[in-house]
Amino acid sequence: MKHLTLILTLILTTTLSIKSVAQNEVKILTIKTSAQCEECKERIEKAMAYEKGVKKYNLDVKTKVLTVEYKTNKTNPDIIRKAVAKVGYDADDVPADKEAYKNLPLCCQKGGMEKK
Ligand SMILES: [Cu+2]
Repeated sequence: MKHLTLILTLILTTTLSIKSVAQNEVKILTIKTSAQCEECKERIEKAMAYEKGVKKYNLDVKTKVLTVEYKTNKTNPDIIRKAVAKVGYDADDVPADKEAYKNLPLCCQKGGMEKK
C-alpha cells in the first residue's frame, strides 16, 4: 500500500510539473499590420509594452509585420491582434478600430506615405 501511494505521488508530481511547463510556454506570433511609418511603429510597440503577457515585440516598418513573443498562459493571438486594432491598425483579419484610425495623423493612415 505504501508503495502504491509513493507511485501515485510520483505520477501526480510529474503530471503537475509537465503542466506548469506547458503553461509557461513562450510563443512567437507574427501579425501583418497596416503600419505606415516610424511613428506607427512607435505607437504599436507602445501598445505592446502595456500588453499583459507580451515579452518582446518588434515592428518592421518595411514589411509592416509585427513580431511578438508572448506567454501562452497570459495572453493569446486574438487578444494581441485586438490590442493592435485598438490603436488604429489592421492586424491580420482584425480591422482597425474606426475611432482610433480616424484620430491617427494623416501620414499614419493607410496609403498615408503616398499622400504626402
Ligand atoms: Cu505613421
